[in-house]
Amino acid sequence: MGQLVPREAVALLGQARRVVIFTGAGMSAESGVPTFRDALTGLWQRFDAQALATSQAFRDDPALVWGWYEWRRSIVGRARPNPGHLAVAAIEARVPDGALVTQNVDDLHERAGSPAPVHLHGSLFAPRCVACAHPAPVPAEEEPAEGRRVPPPRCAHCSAPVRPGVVWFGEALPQEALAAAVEATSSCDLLLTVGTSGLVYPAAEIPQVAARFGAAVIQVNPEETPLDAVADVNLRGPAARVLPALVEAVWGGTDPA
Ligand code: BV8
Ligand code: ZN
Repeated sequence: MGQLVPREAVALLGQARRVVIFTGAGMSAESGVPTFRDALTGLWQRFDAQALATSQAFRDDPALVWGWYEWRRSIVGRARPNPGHLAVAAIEARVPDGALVTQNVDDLHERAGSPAPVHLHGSLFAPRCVACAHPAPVPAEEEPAEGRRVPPPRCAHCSAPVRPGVVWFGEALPQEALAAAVEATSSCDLLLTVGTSGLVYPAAEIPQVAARFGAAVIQVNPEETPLDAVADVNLRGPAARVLPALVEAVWGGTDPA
């Protein structure tokens, strides 16, 4: 356990009064949800996600893009929160104050018991009309195969196509979510960044904002990332193993007080 969780990380989390937990796709990797850049399962490799995750791609071929998101949503529907998600919820229950800020569009943090994750990049479970932005119902479970085109539903109010409720490249992040994330990050004493490559902006700024305001930064990632330079402690390992070990070392178990 010791080599997994150095004393410094245990002390930082144990004495934290206000912690921001910042998560990326690596958080859900052990639940079987593909990340963006992992060679084997990476969404980038198969679909050039960066090209598909744009409003232009949706305009060009709404069925291809809607089908891609419905395929991703079906994977999330079959997935379960992993011990890392549960450990995040345990930290939130034990540290007096803080926030969970996620770049993920899945609902695994919610299903693990996190009360109010801040979704910087939206959610697979909040489709809306591309024209009048009216919220649309989440379609009943289909099982779209990978790469199958599925024509998007039509808005009940103006019959324009419904789009996924995620933030595409070139789109502004939801003002409210970004403001909440910056507010929490600029006043926390510890930022725990988990499973993100730290390459997509402005979300990737979050750990740097925390450090700039004097917070300690702990990173959990099996690989090196640009955030290594910002982190005070780098825990080199998978979230589903490292986070429960960290919670165990600080509080002796993951069930909240
Ligand atoms: C904007 C939702 C302006 C959609 C996503 C040049 C320089 C700087 C910026 C730019 C630039 N060119 C363009 C930009 C802007 C662009 C950007 O940053 N591009 C990058 C590629 C350079 N950003 C934008 O366009 C943003 N908007 O700038 O708008 C604007 C302003 C005002 C008005 C109008 C416009 C919007 C960006 C949001 C895009 N949407 N997601 C969808 O899901 O399809 S981004 C998506 O990729 C994720 O949400 C995440 O944010 C990002 C990266 O993914 P990660 O979560 O980090 O996952 P990744 O696969 O990359 O890494 C996984 C990590 O986990 C790895 O490190 C791996 O080692 C680790 N891991 C693996 N297994 C485990 C693990 N860790 C722990 N445990 C494990 N088991
Ligand atoms: Zn509409």
